[in-house]
Formats: sequence, structure tokens, C-alpha cells
Amino acid sequence: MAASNFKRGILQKPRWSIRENQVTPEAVFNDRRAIIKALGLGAVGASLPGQVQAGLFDLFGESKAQDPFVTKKLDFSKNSRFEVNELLTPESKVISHNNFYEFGTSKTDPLDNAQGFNVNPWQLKIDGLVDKPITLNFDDLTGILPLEERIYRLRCVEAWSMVIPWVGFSLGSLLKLAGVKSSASHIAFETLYDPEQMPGQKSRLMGGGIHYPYVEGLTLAEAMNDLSFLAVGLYGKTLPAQNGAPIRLVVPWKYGFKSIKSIVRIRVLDKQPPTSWNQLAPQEYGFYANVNPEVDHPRWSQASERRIGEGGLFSAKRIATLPFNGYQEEVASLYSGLDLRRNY
Ligand SMILES: Nc1nc2c(c(=O)[nH]1)N[C@H]1C(S)=C(S)[C@@H](COP(=O)(O)O)O[C@H]1N2
Ligand SMILES: [Mo]
Repeated sequence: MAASNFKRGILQKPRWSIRENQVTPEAVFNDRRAIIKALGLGAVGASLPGQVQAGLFDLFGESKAQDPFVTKKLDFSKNSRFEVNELLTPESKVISHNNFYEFGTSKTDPLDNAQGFNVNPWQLKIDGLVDKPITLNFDDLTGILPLEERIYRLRCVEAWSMVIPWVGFSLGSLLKLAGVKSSASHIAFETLYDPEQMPGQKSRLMGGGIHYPYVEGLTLAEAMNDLSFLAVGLYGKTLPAQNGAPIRLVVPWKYGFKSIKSIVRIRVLDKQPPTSWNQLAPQEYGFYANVNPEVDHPRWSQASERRIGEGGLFSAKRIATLPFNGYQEEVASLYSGLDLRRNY
């Protein structure tokens, strides 16, 4: 009936829209009802048997049926110290243009391949040079510390960028709970290793040549900087699988590959840990990876970036890249005396 016709016709929506469901703000939800009404389907819809009604609502992404990965609304407060006077990247772009090589190397692979990703149960261990090792389970991730929202720019080393409202807590606040020993100098992070769930870990080709598990690292001073953030959500809801559910790092002054996803271990060390992209191509990706418009990637310029979701239909807007991605005031002092050209 009408529903299936609409599905094939003008009202067809991209796959991601079907997933915004449980979390849709009331206004938008009501708006969809208004659309149904405006289409003259309201009265018809209301009188149809349940199954057909479900089909109608499905059009607008209100069915939970074929959605194995569920995001949920989070309780949080806004942290007004971390706002950005720029347009937010639409949620539809944030959750459909991703790098998550464990699920494939093209930008839409993570969305396509991560929907069956099972993140509950989960374990995140914080250990190494700490007074009190901590193991967080799935519920602890959103319960151990008060959640706040921060709007950060994200600048990928591939010269595209987004502006994203993250929900989570500072990395430093979690490290303080564990108690960092005075001998510590660095923090190592590790993504889940589960080739059964992550097809990119099974095949060298699909996984982009990375040796899994994906690992990253920060100096202790970087980790304790107020900007270093552990995100458990974005746009007010728990993280979609493709964005690094159930918990991922966000270090906004560094290239995106430092912001490791789906973390299972945070280890406090007394030496610099190996990092995945540096191991794969050391002449292209350094340990620091601070956003720096003056130091080009060997194969492309880093002077400007493509802001995803802005600009015309066929071209995204290009804007100048800022030193430390615009977070110079907060972090430049961490690198005083360091040659940023050599320590890229
Ligand atoms: N485990 C893991 N973490 C990862 C990646 C990855 O492939 N695997 N890609 C990184 C890169 S290159 C970027 S730009 C960001 C992208 O985050 P987003 O998809 O949420 O925008 O995640 C980073 N974290
Ligand atoms: Mo990236």
C-alpha cells in the first residue's frame, strides 16, 4: 500500500536516518507527525491495522525493528567553557562519514559494518602505574563520573573536519580516580581486539594494513590537560558503533587518528608507547600529531581543511586550518621548547 510506494519514491531516506529513532527530540518527532498529517496520511494512518501503521512510521525512522545497534539518551550538563562559535556538523554527517578501520577503510564502511557491534558487556581497564587499578563495566562508563557536553572541532589528518557535541568526562578525572604514580610519564590506549566482530581485524586488506589492536598514546601532561576527553556519547545520546562505542578518546588539538575508539584498556607507563599510525608509516604520522597548518603531510598540504556538511551540494566549504586546531591557548605551553617540525 501507500507505505511501500513512498519507500521507493521521493520519501526514501538514507540508511542513517532510520537509526536516529529512539533519540529523536520531541520537536522533530512531532514534526514527523505533522508531515504525515500534511500528506493526508494522518487519518488513514490512525485507522490502519498496527502492522501497516508501523510501516508508515518506518518511513520516518520511528521503528526500532531492523536496528541492532541502539543509542540512548544521556543525562548531562553543558560545559559552557568548551563551546565553539561555529555551526555544528549535522548529526547525519557525524554518524555516516567515519574512520574506523576495524570495520573497513571507506568512509561509509563503519556505518554499514558496525551495526551488529555488541558493546554490552564491556570492560575498560585502567592499570599500570596507578595506586588503584580500576575496571569499568558497560554501565560504569556512563555512571562513574558526571557527564558533560563539550563542543569540539575534530580535524582529521586527511584534511577534513567537523564540529561535534560530545558527551563524556575529562580523561584526567578518571586518571585521578585511579591515582597516577609519580614515576608515570605516558598513557597508552588500546581498542578492542575481536576479529569476529571487527572484519577489518580479520583481513589485512580490509583493515588498511594496521596491526591490531589499534593503539594510541599521550604524554601524561597531555592526558591531564583539561581538553583531553573520554566521550561516551554525541548529540546527547550514547555513541553510535561507528563513532567508537561505548567509549572513545577525543583530543581536539591533535589529528583525528589520536582519538582512539572503543577503548578496552588505559595503561599508565613510564615510557612512550607505540602508536598504530606511527608504526604503519612513521615518516607520515608522528607520536604528537598536533594539528599544524605549517607542517604539511608528505603527500598533501595541511594549510586548509574541508568542513564536512557545509558549502554547496557538490563541494564542501574549505577553511584555514588553525595551529593546534584552534586550541593554542589551552595547549601550546605543553610544547614549549619542542621543535614541532621534527616532532610532528
Ligand atoms: N580504533 C580506531 N580508532 C580510530 C580510528 C580507527 O580506524 N580505529 N580512526 C581514527 C581517525 S583517522 C579519525 S579521523 C577519527 C574519526 O572519528 P569519527 O569517525 O567519530 O569522526 O577516529 C580515530 N579513531
Ligand atoms: Mo583521521
